[in-house]
Amino acid sequence: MLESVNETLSIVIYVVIGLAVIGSIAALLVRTRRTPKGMYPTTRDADDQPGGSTAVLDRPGTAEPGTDTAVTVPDDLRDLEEAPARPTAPALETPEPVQGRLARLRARLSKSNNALGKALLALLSSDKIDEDVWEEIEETLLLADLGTEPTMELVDALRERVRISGSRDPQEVRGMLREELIKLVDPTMDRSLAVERHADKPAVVMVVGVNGVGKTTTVGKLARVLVAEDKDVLLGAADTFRAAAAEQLATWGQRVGVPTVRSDVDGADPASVAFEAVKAGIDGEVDTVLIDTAGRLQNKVGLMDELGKVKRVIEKQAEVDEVLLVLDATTGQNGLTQAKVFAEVVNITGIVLTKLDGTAKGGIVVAIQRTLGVPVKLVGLGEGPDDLAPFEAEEFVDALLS
Ligand SMILES: Nc1nc2c(ncn2[C@@H]2O[C@H](COP(=O)(O)OP(=O)(O)OP(=O)(O)O)[C@@H](O)[C@H]2O)c(=O)[nH]1
Ligand SMILES: [Mg+2]
Repeated sequence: MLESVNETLSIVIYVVIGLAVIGSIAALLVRTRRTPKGMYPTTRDADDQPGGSTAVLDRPGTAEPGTDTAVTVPDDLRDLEEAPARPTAPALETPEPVQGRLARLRARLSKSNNALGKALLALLSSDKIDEDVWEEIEETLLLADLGTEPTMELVDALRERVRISGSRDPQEVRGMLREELIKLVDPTMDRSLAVERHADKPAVVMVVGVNGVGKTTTVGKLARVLVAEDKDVLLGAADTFRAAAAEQLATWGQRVGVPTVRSDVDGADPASVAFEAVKAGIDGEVDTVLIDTAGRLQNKVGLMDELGKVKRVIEKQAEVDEVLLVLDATTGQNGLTQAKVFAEVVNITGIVLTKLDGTAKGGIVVAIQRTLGVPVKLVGLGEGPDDLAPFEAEEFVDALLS
């Protein structure tokens, strides 16, 4: 009896030990053979990339920027996003909703543009609107950078309307001025952003402009806008001229949980980084890829050549849906000269007018649209992360006149 119990026990023990050994071997085999999908994507041969540089992927919520394993194309971006965050990861921010942003930021605009609105209305509501008054109106509009031609058009149209109506009622004249300004800003222009994913590829947006206008900030703010709209976004740091540029962009991305493809080599080929970013965007099935570019090079010709190349290299894989030219509103007419140069190399599809919070020269909107035939699509109204608003003609004019 005792013997048979012992025998049974021995069998049970052998079976348990046997199972444990088999289990350990199986676990070892699985661990050594498994490719950790997404966590450690393989480095592709640098030679098959345009320019041959290595790009790295900055994944939000995992490590400090710049400490990532060198990679080119992530296996699966969705897997990456779901990777558990390390305790050191910064808390993800929730961007403000986009609807009604211009209205919310209107005070900023009117604060800086108040002088214009006030001056115009004071003039128009004076007892007698004589030649001097019309001249002053002209001057005020020119000072707001509206441009000579649009100013003449507006003053002529307004004079005619005031003459026909014989009105001296400030409210009525204000209404007419508002209508004429809206006409100039042109509410019929298509200001929508082409950021919707195509059937099999992400939308690609390139952001260009001279140094310091606010390109990187705009890419960061725009990423937030898209995240707020529930889009999967990927950033490409194609400004390899300035060492800190990729870091600045990756920081924007980390704040809202958006990955950044960047180079781990200083002065790498920007076209190569852009190529890898778009490739990662295609493989990861993201909705939108935003490419930040350099604004400074040894010379203008170099910068323009580079931009042209970046665009052509991207187009080997996907269509570039938007080329947004960023212009600093405080530089006034200078922006126009820049815009013409850029328009010669890349087909600009929209303008982002930044720093409108710091200038009374809002009239530049009209001048730029006229010169380029391209709509202002977004405006920057501050340094805050959510201080970027879709441009709306009527809102804008109301802000000017409020
Ligand atoms: N007030 C204000 N400041 C802005 C706005 N947009 C950008 N800035 C500031 O402008 C400065 C330059 O912005 P960046 O985004 O670095 O400009 P950039 O064009 O990328 O510059 P480079 O990379 O050197 O070519 C930063 O201090 C921004 O905070 C805006 O709408 N309003
Ligand atoms: Mg920049």
